[in-house]
Amino acid sequence: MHSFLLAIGLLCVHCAQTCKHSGYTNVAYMKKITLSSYHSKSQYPGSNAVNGKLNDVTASDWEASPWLRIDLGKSFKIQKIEVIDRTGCCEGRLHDVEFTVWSCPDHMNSCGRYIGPAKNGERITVFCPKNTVGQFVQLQIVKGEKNEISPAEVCVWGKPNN
Ligand SMILES: [Ca+2]
Repeated sequence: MHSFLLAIGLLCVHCAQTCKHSGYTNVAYMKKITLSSYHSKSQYPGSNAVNGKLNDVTASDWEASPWLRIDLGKSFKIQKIEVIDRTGCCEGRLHDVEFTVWSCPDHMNSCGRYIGPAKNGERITVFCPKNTVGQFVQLQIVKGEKNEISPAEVCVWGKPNN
C-alpha cells in the first residue's frame, strides 16, 4: 500500500509540470535553484527541489535563517506555492517558512508564512495575494538559531504574465 501511495504521489508531481490546473502550471519545474548555503552541493543539490521526485531532498547547511530561491526565468502570475516535505527523517526541520515573490528587490511580495513544524511528507500550500507577479520565489526559515531548509520538492503554480 505504501508503494502504491508513493507511486500516486510521484504521478501527481510529474503531472504537475504537464497538466493544466485552472490555467496554472508548475512553473518551477527544472528551474534554477540557489540556496543560502549547502549541506553538500553534490549530494543534495538545489535541483532536487524542482526535479519532480519526492524521494530526494536539497539541503542547506545549518544556519539561523537559511533560504531557498527559485529563478523562474521570467515573470509569472503566481497563484500558490506548494512545498512537499522530506520523508524518512528530519521532517520537523521545515517550520516558520516565509514565502516571498519578487521581480525587483525593492518590491517584495509576501505570500504568507507557514508555522509548522511539518509532518513526514506533508504537502504545504500557501496562496499568494491576487495579482502577485514575480520572477523569483524564496522560502526562508525566519525563526530559531540553528536551521536547515531541506524540502523534497517545491511547486510554484503560475501562468504567463501578459
Ligand atoms: Ca525532489
